[in-house]
Amino acid sequence: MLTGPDGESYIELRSDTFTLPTEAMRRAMAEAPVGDDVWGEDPTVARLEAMGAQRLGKEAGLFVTSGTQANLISVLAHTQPGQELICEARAHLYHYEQGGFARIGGLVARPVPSRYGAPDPDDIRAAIQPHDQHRAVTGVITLENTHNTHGGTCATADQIRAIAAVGKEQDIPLHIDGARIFNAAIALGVDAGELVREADSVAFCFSKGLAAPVGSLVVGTQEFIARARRHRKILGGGMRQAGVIAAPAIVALEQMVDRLAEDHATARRLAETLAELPGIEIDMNTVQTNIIYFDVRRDDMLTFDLVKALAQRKIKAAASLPHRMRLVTHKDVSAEDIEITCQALREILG
Ligand code: TLP
Repeated sequence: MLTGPDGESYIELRSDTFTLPTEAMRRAMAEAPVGDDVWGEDPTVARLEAMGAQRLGKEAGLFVTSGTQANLISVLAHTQPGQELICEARAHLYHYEQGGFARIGGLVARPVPSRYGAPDPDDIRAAIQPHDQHRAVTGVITLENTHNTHGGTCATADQIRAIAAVGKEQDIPLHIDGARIFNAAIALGVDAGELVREADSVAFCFSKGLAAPVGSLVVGTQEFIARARRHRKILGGGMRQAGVIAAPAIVALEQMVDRLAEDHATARRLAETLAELPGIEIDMNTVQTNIIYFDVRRDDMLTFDLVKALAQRKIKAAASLPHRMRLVTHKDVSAEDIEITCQALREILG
């Protein structure tokens, strides 16, 4: 449960971005040594960048403002204007980042569909442009892990390796939008560094399930991060005493990763309940981490009606389409909150 400014308690299932910082994070913010990070003098940011890079098995890291900025900076640093970017057809970077890669990077996207978020390597190979003066040059391959709109699905180390190998045949780098990469690592039971070993860059978020208030990290080679740093500056992302926001991100890495398993368990419990209710369609294969997507196929109700009925019971959910909606679990939703939500769903839909 969370408590709003009006003192009312509610269950928040709209996104894991709603997680509030922990007490340890608040303390870390107050105590963080800071300096001017644009001058490279903030020790807390430097510590976070080194920690994050090491955790993902990469040489260097760059602390940025958001997942959107992390993805944009990464594709800018991998490409030249006029090139093509390969992405999965439902990728966040393609649908929900205002097409920044096109507007700011001068890139054109070549989306590749997939069943569960990780395209078949042969389909990626087929999407790479042949060397021909009519064609744009393929500049980067991107992959989302976990894949948000496929339902928080995981790409395995083998799948990533196979896609990276296709890129390597033609020297095309692989960028992973790993906004929720630790959810994938925990769900797959692998080390996050192992999981992304073959990727040239990874972007991940501190302010989703890891519960820090703000920030993302881009990791890759030293040389890539030097280029990324220039792109961050031109996008207005050069921050000064950013140690105050890097400090809770350090706490997130140290204390909040392993507990993601709890969010996966609560999501499964919620999905199992939904699966039993009339007019609800849910592909349980997609319920792998903390995101649940399902369809509402009923004559008496659209998703918007379900959202309203839940809101009356102090449960916050969101729907963007009339028949499809998402629920997301996180550290501020307890097992007890999930039981309350399951009961509410049974009352509304049963
Ligand atoms: N996702 C948000 C919304 O934008 C939909 C959410 O609530 O899930 N990559 C992926 C896979 C994401 O899910 C998101 C945010 C981002 C990138 C962008 O991160 P931010 O919001 O920090 O710019």
